[in-house]
Amino acid sequence: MGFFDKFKKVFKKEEKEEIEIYDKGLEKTRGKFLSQIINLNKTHKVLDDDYFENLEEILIMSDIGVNTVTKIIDRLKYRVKKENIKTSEELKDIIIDEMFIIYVGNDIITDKINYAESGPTVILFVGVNGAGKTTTIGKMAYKFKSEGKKVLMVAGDTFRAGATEQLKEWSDKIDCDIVYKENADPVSVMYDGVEKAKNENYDIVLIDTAGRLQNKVNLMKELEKINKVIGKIIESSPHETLLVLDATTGQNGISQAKNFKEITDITGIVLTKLDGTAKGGIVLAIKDEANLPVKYVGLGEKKEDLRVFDIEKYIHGLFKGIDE
Ligand SMILES: Nc1nc2c(ncn2[C@@H]2O[C@H](COP(=O)(O)OP(=O)(O)OP(=O)(O)O)[C@@H](O)[C@H]2O)c(=O)[nH]1
Ligand SMILES: [Mg+2]
Repeated sequence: MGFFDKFKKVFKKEEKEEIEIYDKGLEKTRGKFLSQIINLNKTHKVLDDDYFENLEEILIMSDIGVNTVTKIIDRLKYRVKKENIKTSEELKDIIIDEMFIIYVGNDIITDKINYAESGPTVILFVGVNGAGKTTTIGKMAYKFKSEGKKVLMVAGDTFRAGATEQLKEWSDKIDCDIVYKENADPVSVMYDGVEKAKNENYDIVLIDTAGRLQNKVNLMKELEKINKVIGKIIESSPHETLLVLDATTGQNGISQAKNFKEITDITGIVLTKLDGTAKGGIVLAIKDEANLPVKYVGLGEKKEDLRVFDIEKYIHGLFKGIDE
């Protein structure tokens, strides 16, 4: 059975639209990556050193990350030997298989949102300037509201001029409640927001923060303060601290993930602008090198363009057409 027959069996009918959004969002990554693999398989029927050197280069170019690629290549060589695989044609499915294995691994870190058992679920968004935090909050608020949840956005970025205004625009556009306070200390805005959410029984609280990484120590202290204040109002909150990463920055995203992990307790990644890059391989590297799960992906700028990350749909989007 070919790879895509397997997928057709796994995906349910109602997921068709979701799959199309992934396929479209990964067009750029796939375009480059897939044509190179198909080409390689045409020019290299036999699995010799030259084949593996070329494959390694293709994987690195799609930003999977050198360490992760080395691991994949070693695994492939091992399986070629063990399973007595002779041709590049036979290896196709194994490459896809190994990408799954790298992502899923043996660990149990979950890619699902950790909802509060009762009361509001608080989600804090962190990340460097322009990564897409504010936009992601807008999209996520829209998503939760469509599911019938009572959502509150908190404009915790009081540093950048226009940041509050930007979130207010989203709140108007998708008709979502917002807490903001011009020229205030970010922690005091967050305090007001979380307090309101608790008193008025909101389901979800989405907190925006300023993008800054100039000074690790300051950022660490600031986030400690935020966590302490929020945690006092709602026990064990924030329930999620999502690091927003711009996929177009490629390998730089990996170092951001590692840096932020040292600063605060990151629970997952939102990978934005996947639609605008050929570097979609970064998903695998983040998981393998920073051991953080991608929980959401941004596949465009519109309110509908945020998706819960799904490794099967992602790999499908990456390899669609390999059997043709
Ligand atoms: N194509 C595309 N653009 C995106 C996506 N997510 C965000 N953007 C764009 O990226 C730009 C920056 O997004 P913001 O949401 O302002 O980023 P931010 O992290 O809040 O930035 P600061 O507030 O400056 O720290 C905007 O022009 C967004 O429209 C995405 O998934 N795809
Ligand atoms: Mg912002």
